[in-house]
Amino acid sequence: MSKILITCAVTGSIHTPSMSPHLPWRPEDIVAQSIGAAEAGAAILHLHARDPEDGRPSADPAHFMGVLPDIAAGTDAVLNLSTGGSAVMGLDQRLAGPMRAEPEMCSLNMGTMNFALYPMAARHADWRFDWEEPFLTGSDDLVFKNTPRDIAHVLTEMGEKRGARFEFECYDSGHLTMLCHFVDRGLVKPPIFIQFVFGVLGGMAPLPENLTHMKRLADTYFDEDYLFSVLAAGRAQMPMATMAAGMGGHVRVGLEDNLYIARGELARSNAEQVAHVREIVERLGRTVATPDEAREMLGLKGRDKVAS
Ligand code: KMH
Ligand code: ZN
Repeated sequence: MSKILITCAVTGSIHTPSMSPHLPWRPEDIVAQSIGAAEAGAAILHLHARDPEDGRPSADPAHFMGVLPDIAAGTDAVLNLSTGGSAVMGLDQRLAGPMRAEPEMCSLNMGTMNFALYPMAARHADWRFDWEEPFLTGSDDLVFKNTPRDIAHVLTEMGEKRGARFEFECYDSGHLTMLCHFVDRGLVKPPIFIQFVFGVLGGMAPLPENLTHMKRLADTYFDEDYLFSVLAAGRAQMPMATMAAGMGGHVRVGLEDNLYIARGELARSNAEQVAHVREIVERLGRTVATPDEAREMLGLKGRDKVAS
């Protein structure tokens, strides 16, 4: 089996400040936790921006640039910027930060879908900021829009023009079909790094049979031309990552996807989750890839070619 890529998704746009005192949303906390996660073994950092005033999801170039240079000064991990942003944002808004930063890597969501966060609102009562509760409850009537035109636009603007390679976020088997379509159109080239996403309300459930099915389909469609990683939102995070590691895949952890380290116990940092998954995968006999090995495995342009 190849070396294993650990991605850490540090802050995201799903969880809100009131849910955990350890969720980094201030610039200095995003920077410190990103560097800590890399030191613990993450070769790739999946990053969203937050508004420094109140922690709301942002893709504002100024907010991204408020953290990226400091992260890059503290670690050589691959910086992978979200183009998903948040479902409440339009595509141009979602792309503003990544277009400015010209990162080595960015995410690309492979289909339009529901992305329902509202069940989380019922589990909290004391909101620190006014935006948090409506942000969550409004997701019962929100479409996360990623049409073929949107996907082609991101592939062209970020990939063809700015040299980024992608973390293809696939929440369903139809998203693999869409990825195939873009391979056929010549807009996606190997090595193809696919993130199988489980546990989002609107996508696949975190079940072993869903993972084996997705891998079987990807083997059929992409043969030797792809690598897969697994993220599971919520409490299935570590079990599904463990399964992926045992199958030769790669793993993603981080507070974007899950706030806990054990049942009922909040993770104190992103690094804590990275260290935990690192111990699991090493006990399974896998060797963790360094950032430069990740660059080689994914065919990245190099950290000297980013604009941040
Ligand atoms: N939050 C994850 C479930 C993105 O940033 O493009 C998916 C994600 C999307 O990371
Ligand atoms: Zn994300």
